Amino acid sequence: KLLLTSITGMIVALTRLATCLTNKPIALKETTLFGVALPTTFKAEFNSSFTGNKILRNGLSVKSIRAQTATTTPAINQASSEEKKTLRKGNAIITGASSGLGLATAKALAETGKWNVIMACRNFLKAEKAAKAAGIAKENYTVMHLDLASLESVRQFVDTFRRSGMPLDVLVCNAAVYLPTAKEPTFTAEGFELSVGTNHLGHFLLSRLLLDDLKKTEYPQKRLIIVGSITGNTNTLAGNVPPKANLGDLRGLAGGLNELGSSSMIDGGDFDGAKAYKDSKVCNMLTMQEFHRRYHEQTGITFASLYPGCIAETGLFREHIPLFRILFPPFQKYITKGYVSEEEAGKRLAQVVSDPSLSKSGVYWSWNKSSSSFENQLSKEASDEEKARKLWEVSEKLVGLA
Ligand code: NDP
Ligand code: PMR
Repeated sequence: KLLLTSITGMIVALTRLATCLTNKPIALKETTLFGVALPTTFKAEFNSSFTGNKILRNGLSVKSIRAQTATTTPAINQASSEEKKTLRKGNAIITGASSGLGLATAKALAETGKWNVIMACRNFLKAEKAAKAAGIAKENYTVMHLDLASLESVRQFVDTFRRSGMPLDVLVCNAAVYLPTAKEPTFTAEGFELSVGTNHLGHFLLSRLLLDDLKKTEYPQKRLIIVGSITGNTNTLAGNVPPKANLGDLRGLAGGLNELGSSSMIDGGDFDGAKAYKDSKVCNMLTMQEFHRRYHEQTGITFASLYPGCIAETGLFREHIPLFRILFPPFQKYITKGYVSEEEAGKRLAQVVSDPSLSKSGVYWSWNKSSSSFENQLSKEASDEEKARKLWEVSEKLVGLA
């Protein structure tokens, strides 16, 4: 008993000494900004106590951090419980983070030191190399395999993510394929036309499954973001360049988007790769709003979509003819003036992930010429509530949720 009392006494004394040596007054803004910043004293503790264990570093349970704050820092003891919840990095999954917008966003978030980015990519090695080349620090990202063109892979990804023990705070559905020169459709593992299968159905299943994880997080900002585009919105000049997006009555989608029972196009028409991509973006924007209507009030999750600007040099155009790839960037830079660099677009999406001023749900964000964000209007079809509901129900059946 005596031995135990002395050991406890020593621990208490050492803790007090450590507090005296390291404790500086903590500015309120340090603890509340985005709800994630670690004050210097905690960074020191956090690093010395938990380095060498990646899962712990990335997915450190809030309980253990609370225990530390409670014993060592009087300033934090006075903080509200809302502030206590903020003492860890946010975890954000970004699909397709191996290039373009996804990679730039991962970099922008990682550089703040407040985020651990889970790069959900179909090519593990490419993602690792891309993260390294972009200079993203090891402790700020984790690569996990995800092939959105396979629903089995989506389910496996969700399992792997859950087994990592990390809480989920933000999901960014960013990955996409664009096949404008394809003469014939190609298909996902389950036999859906590849662009809609990947860009919409893969993400639909992923976000439906991960909704439970988002619901559970105690993090102050929980968000589900689906990247949309101007070209799916027929209320703009860009959206009126043929072929125009049009989901019709969804008969092709209801038929399974294969060429067995029906058409490979959502509206039941003939295959057109450029239209399939634009249709998939309409699905992305409709899905975001349906999520908002069904779940925002009860869960507090922010659902958002965005058009980050025309990032004319990304891998998205890899299947386009070489002349297009040469002319498209100057056309967007000097004629439409819609051009934006990968870096700038990454900052914009990172804002939608973490900026407290962009926490409104159900919004389709865009940026003006001086790079200020604003709530943009969606086209009639991309904001059609009845179509969104029908899309949700048909998609549920296709991905095996209903
Ligand atoms: P990129 O081609 O550079 O990025 C797309 C990413 O998606 C890549 O990392 C790619 O992986 C990944 N991907 C493709 N298929 C799958 C799959 N089956 N499973 C998992 N990941 C996959 O293009 P962008 O960065 O331009 O596109 C990102 C998002 O931005 C898209 O949603 C796009 O619609 C949107 N957008 C782009 C605009 C632009 O001007 N570029 C404008 C408006 C919106 P891999 O590296 O292995 O190929
Ligand atoms: Mg577009 C006001 C101008 C504007 C903007 C912001 C875009 C964005 N585009 C604009 C105008 C035009 N484009 C005009 C006037 C033309 C006819 C010359 C034109 C053509 C064009 C083509 C052929 N644009 C394209 C293509 C593509 O293949 C790209 C596409 O549709 O990908 C789906 C594309 C795009 N234009 C854009 C943006 C952002 C894209 C590509 C990416 C996307 O929507 O994800």
